[in-house]
Amino acid sequence: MLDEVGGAVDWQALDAAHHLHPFTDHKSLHESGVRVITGADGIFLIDAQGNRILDGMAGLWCVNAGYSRRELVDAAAAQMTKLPYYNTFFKTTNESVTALAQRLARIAPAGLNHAFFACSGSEAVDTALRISRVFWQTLGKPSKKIVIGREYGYHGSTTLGASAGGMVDMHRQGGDMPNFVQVLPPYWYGYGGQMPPEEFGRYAAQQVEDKILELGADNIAAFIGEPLQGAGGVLIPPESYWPEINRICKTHDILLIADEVICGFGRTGKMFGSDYFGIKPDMMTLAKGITSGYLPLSAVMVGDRVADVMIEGAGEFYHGFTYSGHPVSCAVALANLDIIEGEGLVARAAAMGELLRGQLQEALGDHPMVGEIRGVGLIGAIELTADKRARKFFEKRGQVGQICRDACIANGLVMRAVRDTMVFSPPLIITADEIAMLVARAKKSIDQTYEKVKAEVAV
Ligand code: PXG
Repeated sequence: MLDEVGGAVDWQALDAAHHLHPFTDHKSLHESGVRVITGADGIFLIDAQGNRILDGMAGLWCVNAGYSRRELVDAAAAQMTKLPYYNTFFKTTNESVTALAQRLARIAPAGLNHAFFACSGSEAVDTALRISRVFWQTLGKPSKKIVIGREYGYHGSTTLGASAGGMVDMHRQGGDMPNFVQVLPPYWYGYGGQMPPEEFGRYAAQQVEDKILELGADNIAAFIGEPLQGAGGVLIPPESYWPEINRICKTHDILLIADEVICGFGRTGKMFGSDYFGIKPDMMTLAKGITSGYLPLSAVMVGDRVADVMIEGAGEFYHGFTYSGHPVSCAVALANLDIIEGEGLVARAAAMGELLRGQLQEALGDHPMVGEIRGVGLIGAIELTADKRARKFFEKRGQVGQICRDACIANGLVMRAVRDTMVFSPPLIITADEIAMLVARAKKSIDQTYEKVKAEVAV
């Protein structure tokens, strides 16, 4: 592209002059210069220098069907041509949103038969939290307000989402609404100590029950949790954890909200993380993979118990967005589900995930800086450690992760660093050859990081 006087546009300079980015230290961004992505194809990103980078993160955990899917483009174009927009307020609907609500009810765990639509995961979380308050108010229990989450939980960046999550930096910057508390996450590698994983899973669940007993069940609206904690570092709970959480929520009459924004739509090798872990949610938040990221869309799936109260007893719910049930996003979601179901991407995620973990284990299992390789379906993590046997963290958390992240990019691989945990969630269409490529690039990057750490970083 040329600028007004015919010179090539300097996108980096323009961006630095005018664009404030999410989750970014701008001073440091301006020093390093922004990366300009100009295209994408399959599981590869293409940058302004023409590099093809294997997107091991599927964008931000969302491009489940992969890039360059003509079907999604065509679905959007057809819907835009027919009805580009109309709202779903004032006793109105459109065909795409109603079809999508029905389809989500069909694939969701039993009993989740109603969908409320929004545009982002954060809005879905806000919606679920507000529904939980209205639910208890309608039942004559207005004191049930507190929401229990977990440390390192991520539930979005709106004020309620940040408050529900367990990211302390976000709490410090205004995400600190009253009536939110966090408990220990089921992060065995980090917090399990000498306990075997299954014992630690029960211990972590017990923290939820202890918190309920401490605060009083009469004051608690809901527990919210990601089936596995994505942005917090792909923290995969031991098998013993969720059955206990189901029991605890039921015993104390607390709503259970499964935040499926990352786990949904095949990521875990099941359609939903709740299917994988046997979670019995009252509500489920969905976003990201619902459209494979092609357009913004989110939904809250509402279980029958809550929906009945909302429909029969709550009167008007004063909540909703201009773009709730946007016809174009919903049409793309339907076409995306056609791909996910038609191409068997859920089963594929399970099979390819196993292949990926096997190859990572073989390539990196004995590596002195690798403490654990874990994963479920096509989401996983590699813990970089200062001491493999003791599962010791690096003294200055996050530094080694950044080195490794930069090495990955230089080697043509996007892999995120969460503290010193390398996380990945590639598109579900990844092939066996591409898995081998991902593993080779990850190994090369971790080897290079290790050399650099030995030379430069105090551990
Ligand atoms: N819940 C979960 C579980 C998420 O992962 C949200 C809610 C919020 O979704 P929106 O669409 O409002 O962003 C998310 C989003 C990261 C990263 O760095 C993760 C997310 C978003 C941005 C960055 O890992 N997850």
